[in-house]
Amino acid sequence: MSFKSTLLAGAAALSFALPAFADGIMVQDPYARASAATSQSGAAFMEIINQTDTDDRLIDVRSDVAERVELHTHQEDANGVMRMMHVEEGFVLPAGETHALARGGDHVMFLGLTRELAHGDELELTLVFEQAGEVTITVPVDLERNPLRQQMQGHGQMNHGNMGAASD
Ligand SMILES: [Cu+2]
Repeated sequence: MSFKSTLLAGAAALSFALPAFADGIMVQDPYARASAATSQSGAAFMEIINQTDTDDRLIDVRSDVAERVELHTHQEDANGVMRMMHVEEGFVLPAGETHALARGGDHVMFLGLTRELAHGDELELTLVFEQAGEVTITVPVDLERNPLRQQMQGHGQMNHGNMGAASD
């Protein structure tokens, strides 16, 4: 971990996020946000690339930034209303594929924030994979990210996240 920390210390907080590796799993472009400074909840988004030959699964997430950290997704209910729900079985990560955690879709949910998520802050997030084990990443808080940009880029490119676009 000290290797990663040293590299992160040399990078401007939001200019780019270094990919994190765990036995062939790569996490790219993570960021976290809350909808307002007073929010009791927040979320984190990223791209998870399974570079191994084996299917894997993200089964748990941990952070001290919230009382509960859960894997969530959005699903349309019977009335056509999008609702968030806890995905207890986690997210399948097929071999060789990229799984995006993105606004309006799968995400890491922070329930009961233990501190305010201020723009430019960083938080530690531990991802628990069924095969690859645990990896702890540093996630910048980015309150200015335009949700559409992540969907439009689509190819796992590094996102510089500093264009000052309006949030949703
Ligand atoms: Cu959620």
